[in-house]
Amino acid sequence: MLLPLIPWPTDVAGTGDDPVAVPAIRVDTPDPAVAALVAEQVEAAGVPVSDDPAEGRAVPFTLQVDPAAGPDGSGVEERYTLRVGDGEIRATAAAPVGLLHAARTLRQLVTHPAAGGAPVVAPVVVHDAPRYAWRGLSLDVVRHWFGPDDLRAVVDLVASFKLRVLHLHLTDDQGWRIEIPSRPELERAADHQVGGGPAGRLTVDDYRALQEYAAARHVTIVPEFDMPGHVNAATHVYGALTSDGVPTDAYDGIEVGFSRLWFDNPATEPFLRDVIGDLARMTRGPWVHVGGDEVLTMEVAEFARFVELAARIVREHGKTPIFWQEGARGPVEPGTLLQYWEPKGEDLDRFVAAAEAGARFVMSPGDHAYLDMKYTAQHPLGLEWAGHVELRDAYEWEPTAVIDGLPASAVEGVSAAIWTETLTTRDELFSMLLPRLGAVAEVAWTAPERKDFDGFTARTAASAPSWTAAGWAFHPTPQVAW
Ligand code: TNX
Repeated sequence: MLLPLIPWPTDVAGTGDDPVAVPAIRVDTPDPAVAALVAEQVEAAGVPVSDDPAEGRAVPFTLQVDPAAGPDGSGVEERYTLRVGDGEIRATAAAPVGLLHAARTLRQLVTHPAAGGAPVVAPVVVHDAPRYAWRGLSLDVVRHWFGPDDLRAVVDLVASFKLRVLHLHLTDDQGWRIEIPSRPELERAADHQVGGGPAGRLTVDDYRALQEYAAARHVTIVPEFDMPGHVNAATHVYGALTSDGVPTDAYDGIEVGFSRLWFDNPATEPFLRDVIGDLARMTRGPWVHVGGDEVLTMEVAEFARFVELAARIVREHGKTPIFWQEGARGPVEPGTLLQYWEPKGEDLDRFVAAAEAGARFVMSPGDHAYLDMKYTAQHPLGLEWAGHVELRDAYEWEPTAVIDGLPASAVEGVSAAIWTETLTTRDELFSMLLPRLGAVAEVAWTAPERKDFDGFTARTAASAPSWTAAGWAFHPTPQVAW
């Protein structure tokens, strides 16, 4: 019996019972917010939800928080147990997030018999907990704009793989994608993108609503204001930020590394304070990403001052800073997060030193986790600077082996990343994410000794109908027997 579970759980066993037919499911749990989200998963599986306890044909799905539930592991608060059998379904978890995970697992276990009739659920007991707490997707909404509807669909997708973080790259050379109340002029940089507008941005209200939607699903939004490079949208609006006081032209190409701020320019620190301050105040989650990547035209001493200042402002607002890996060139305080991205691009010793100073690493190696890389040379979408990332490449890598000499304990987790230079529609975006996001999710969740690429591809094939049912486009890579 193939169980199409992605990511593969810590422990799963058949019970020997008959499959449970589920013409309808009745969700039974005391917390109405959890009940609504569980019902959403049940319906997404194509099973009607019944509220009527008297309705005999509805199978009960009973969910309970039990602090003693499930196996211990690094992701203790996320652990859950799901039992299907004997005409009923039960979940226990240490916290509500685990109940949601159980419902997502249940969704993946529902199959619709080809002959018709009621959907069925395989009789199993699942004990499960993640390897890493930081399991994410980093998404560029600048190079091409993806608005609130698309972003909610992305939240649904990442949540379906039990990911916890959606990092939004909100500013870059081409555009500024979020309203900053103290800097209303930035609206002028909302309408540009690669290849020209029209584009858009999140208003304060859009951002609040998106965070609420994500938080209900136990997904944290991590916003990024990229500096001191990738700032042409800002220097286009504010000439005072440039070296000669002249605003830069709008940019709709895909080169990187040409724009920059100037630390000693008197307009610079007030700008950082305003935008980081507003972003931090508007953000529910504990992290603010302050970029730092690809500043190709700045001495390291000046760059380090930016890192120090940006981190200090983030901390003054009670948040934890995260930088791209280049942040290791600046002073690093304990708890600072660094997002590794460029394979072999940096002095690896610097990362080991940063870890010794207390930095922790989110692993997004371009040759495995960059889902904007083409699957193959022939793939019509995507870039190639980090090579081609076929499904196997996204699956077969070990986060603790990415940086030689880095202690395994310095790995905070794993994030896939997708940049949108070549991606213009939701279907294009999803066809790059699927099926590879499932592979990266399994790297982040599943213990290495339980991973198995052949099993993963079989589960991927079996998952495809549910993606189609959700309206999620995917790329039918020949590495999977669809
Ligand atoms: C590198 S990864 C970048 C982005 C590009 C991406 C394209 C990183 C921190 N910077 O500016 O969009 O490559 O793959």
